[in-house]
Amino acid sequence: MTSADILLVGAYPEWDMTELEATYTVHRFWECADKDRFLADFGNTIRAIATRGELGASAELMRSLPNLEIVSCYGVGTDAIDLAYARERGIRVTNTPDVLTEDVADIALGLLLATARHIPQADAFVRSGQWGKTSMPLVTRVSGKRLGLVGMGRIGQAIARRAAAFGCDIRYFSRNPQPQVSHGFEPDLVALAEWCEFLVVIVPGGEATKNIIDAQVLKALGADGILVNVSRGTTVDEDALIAALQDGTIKAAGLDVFLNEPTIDPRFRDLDNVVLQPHHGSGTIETRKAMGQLVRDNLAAHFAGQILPTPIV
Ligand code: 8YV
Repeated sequence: MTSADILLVGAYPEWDMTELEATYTVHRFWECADKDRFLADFGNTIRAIATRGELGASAELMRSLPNLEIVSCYGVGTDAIDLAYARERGIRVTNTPDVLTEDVADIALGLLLATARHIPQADAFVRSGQWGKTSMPLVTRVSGKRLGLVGMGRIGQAIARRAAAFGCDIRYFSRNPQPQVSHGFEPDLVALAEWCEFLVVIVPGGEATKNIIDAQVLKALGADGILVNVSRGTTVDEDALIAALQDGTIKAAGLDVFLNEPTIDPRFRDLDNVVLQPHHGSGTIETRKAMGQLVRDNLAAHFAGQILPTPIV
């Protein structure tokens, strides 16, 4: 038991906050009316940050916490955490890998099915009483198609397992070929987009992957192509994507992630060839409970001087 002071950057489910508050002195940063004042007055008491994947921890925030020892991230993606700065200061960083893999893979396939098979439109068709009056337009088959994966890490492999069960032919693009993966490696992203009908993006966010899905890739994906993004909004050039969806350069997109979440580009709402999700790939009760537990396990290990379960830095 420790009463270490923790800065909770954004809300967690109530059950996680209750657990954290039973063990630590938790400061709910998002509720602070004057964050600068809070940091000036209490910054030196904070020994840990608990954050979320999309909120991260900037160098500026960490700089205002002179006694910060650890950043525990609720999420696998650490692109919003300034890892270089953390390394320089000797601040430990942990994330929540593995526990969310299957759920994010599920939503990738769910978005693909929803987009190709027009599930939201079909739902609206039934609800609005059109069934029986007009015909539901025919849609696009998913099974047996060519699927390109951009990224073949843990989640990419879980998506590939599902797509294989749909009889899809799978190839992938990533920084390096994955020797344990039997699907074809394609080092040229434009060539992959040209080859496939469905392009699913699941690479880490950050500078190295910024806008890798650009106008050229979308053009190569083509008028029959569907893009699914369950990675980060930063991986896709959103202006190029919106233009491609508006003018039919690609057929459709299923998107769980965006730039400027939750205030997404309003043009997405006017498109009827997109299925939109509120960055909810890991958002099941089961996975979110496991993520919260892992955040706490990492903090507990740190404060007990033990080996961290899932360190990044
Ligand atoms: C979560 C995520 O949506 O794992 C990640 O990197 O972005 C997601 O799992 C997020 O961290 C929860 O707010």
